[in-house]
Amino acid sequence: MTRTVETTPYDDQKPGTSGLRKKVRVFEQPNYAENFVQAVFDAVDGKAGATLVIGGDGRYLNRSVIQRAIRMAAANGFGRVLVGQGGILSTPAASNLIRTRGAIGGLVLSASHNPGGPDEDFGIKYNIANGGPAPEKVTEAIHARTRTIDRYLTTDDADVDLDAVGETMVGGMPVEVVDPVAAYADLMERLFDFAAIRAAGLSIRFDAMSAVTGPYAREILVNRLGFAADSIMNGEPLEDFGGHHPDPNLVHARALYDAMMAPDAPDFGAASDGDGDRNLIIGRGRFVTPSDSLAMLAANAHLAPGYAAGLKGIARSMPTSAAADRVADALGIAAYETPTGWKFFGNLLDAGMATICGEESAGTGSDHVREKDGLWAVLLWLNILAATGKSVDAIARDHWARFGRNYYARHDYEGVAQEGADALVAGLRARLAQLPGTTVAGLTVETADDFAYHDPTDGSVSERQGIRILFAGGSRVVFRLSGTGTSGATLRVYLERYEPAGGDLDGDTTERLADIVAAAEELAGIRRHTGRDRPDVIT
Ligand code: G16
Repeated sequence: MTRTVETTPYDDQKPGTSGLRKKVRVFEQPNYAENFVQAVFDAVDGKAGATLVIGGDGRYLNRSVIQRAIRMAAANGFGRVLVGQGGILSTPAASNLIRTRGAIGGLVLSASHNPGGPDEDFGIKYNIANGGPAPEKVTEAIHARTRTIDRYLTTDDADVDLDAVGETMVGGMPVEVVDPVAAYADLMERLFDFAAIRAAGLSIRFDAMSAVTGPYAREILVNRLGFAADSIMNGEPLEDFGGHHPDPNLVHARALYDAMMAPDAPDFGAASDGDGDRNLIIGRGRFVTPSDSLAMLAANAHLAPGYAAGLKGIARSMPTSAAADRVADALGIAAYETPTGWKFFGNLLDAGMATICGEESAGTGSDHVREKDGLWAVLLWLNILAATGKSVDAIARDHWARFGRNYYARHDYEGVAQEGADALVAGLRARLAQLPGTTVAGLTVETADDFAYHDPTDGSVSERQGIRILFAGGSRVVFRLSGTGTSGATLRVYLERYEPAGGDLDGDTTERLADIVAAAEELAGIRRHTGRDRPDVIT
């Protein structure tokens, strides 16, 4: 029977770059998760009788919030809930399930690459019927509702057995526990040439970081592609990710990096994050930046059956390097520049304007779902290696020889005081108009602005999406505050130098970016505003 529970609003439930992310302790406050889930349900039109997908990355609180959300979905009149076995659904698999089962949307429970466990992070994100993250007008409606919420609806039903595939009833609503892997693995098998990958005889190492991709990697890489079982590291999803950050970058996936730089390294190494939407690509002796990976995948995608007809367009987030733009140019297709956040790609993909999208934050994906997709990127790389017979290093070198190279790094200053971070951004904003034509650390500023995005499909405008300063010759620095952190502010400084084809394409990234780092300090006063003399993470 439906029960109405009185509640009072929390004032900190504004979704960030990707849903509501907070410390587990915050989520454990009375009715905190219920308030947010109810605010989502109140913002969803047409939910009566509709199908809702629920799943998460397996982190601490995942099962508990799933059980509560199922009862609330029944009380709110949904017609059916699909939930991944064990509460598991990678973000791209959830997107696929929403799309293929005609769901109205889904709750994706994850704080992505943030650590998990009782003292770490949890998150709830709502995805809409196209399978993608809710756009800003929906997240704004959800946020508005969290500020006035005074009740939520639930039932008194017992917990569902999440470990048994099959159907049960909750409050008169069927709940279907589904295999989280099979449909996604089938989709991958349609997009890529599994026979060619199998025949290529490659050796690989995949680090699932004790997060959600373990079961997906086992089914796809081992069972279907025949790679050795010990090719997968950290393949069991754990509630606390074994105490690690499930963040596939050079800091948190260091063991993989070291293994790939060793003389006996396998041909190909990769890692994914907490919820399976990010990827890290490292060939034997060659790390590929996410921005370069996007460009190289786009340039070679036609080698995979799913993309043999060519690409319609390439989209990248603004802080992602311009390497992909050069590929779009060469292919004669459109290049789009969006704000940070996968939600901004959804409209371009739905409109058939872009086929491949990517971000510097280790996310790449295509129109096969409406999320970035870690294993998809791994499989497209493997397909390209199999089709060309080249190494990752050779693919990278050939790419740079043709298009030039965008040396790139991101410096993160994590958990800095909000006031200092705000003052840094405000100081830059105040000077933007004066910067063009000036020289900073030997570099001439060509343009400087605070990025605003005009969505070409619906005319919506998103302002203040990051400060970008472009120097003569195609180099630049971008400043932005992260929208996914859970304590203090995180300043991201994105650094890029363009080296044309025929130039020094085999340089050291740190050296090649040194003057841009100096310019960033001179422009923004990072030390003064953050109290830090070096970044916490360089990727
Ligand atoms: C999320 C978004 C991405 C974004 C990233 C970083 O990724 O989906 O689009 O690039 O956050 O955002 P920020 O720079 O604001 O921290 P994920 O993998 O955390 O869901």
